[in-house]
Amino acid sequence: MVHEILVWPNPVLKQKAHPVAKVDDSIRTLIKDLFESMYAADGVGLAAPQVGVLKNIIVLDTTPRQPDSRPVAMVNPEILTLEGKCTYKEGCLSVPGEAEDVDRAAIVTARYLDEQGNEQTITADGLLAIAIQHECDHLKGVMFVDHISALKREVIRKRMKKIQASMEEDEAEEAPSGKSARKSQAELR
Ligand code: GNR
Ligand code: NI
Repeated sequence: MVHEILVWPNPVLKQKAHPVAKVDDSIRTLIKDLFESMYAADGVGLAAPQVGVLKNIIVLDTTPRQPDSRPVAMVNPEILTLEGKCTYKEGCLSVPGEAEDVDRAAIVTARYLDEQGNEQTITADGLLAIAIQHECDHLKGVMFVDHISALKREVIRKRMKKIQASMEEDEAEEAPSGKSARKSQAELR
């Protein structure tokens, strides 16, 4: 099932997610949904809080639609070491249409539980290293816009307000109920 992705500054995105006690079928279903939602939105990563679920789960695929594509799901990911530095123009599915340079570590080693509940360790560089740091930030309620200047962040906040307003208008048209739908129906008379 494809979930709707929350748009910043939705307050859920500022909250801390909680550890998963046991990797069971309900968690595996959620992981499947996260992959479906990520691919549907053309992302290279997705964190559970972005679909309103405050659990420590992220999914990644930095080479989608390629024959050697390697989807990775991480439950309770923990960054063990960060090495080197790099700057990358990052985007986020929860901040649609925006991209800004963010400074990160170049190489990351992380520990996590896989879909079977087995402990794994991964060392990554390149886009995968950046995406792991970006997704682990989401689990702490941190967005890439928290890494840029306050001025840029406030400009983006205003743009997101407009996007959010037009999304709510669309939703009202799809399911005519609620305040804004009543308003638009009234306007038609
Ligand atoms: O799809 C995504 N692309 C991306 C590009 C550069 C740095 C980070 C990312 S992650 C992002 C998907 C997303 O928002 N994950 O939380
Ligand atoms: Ni993101």
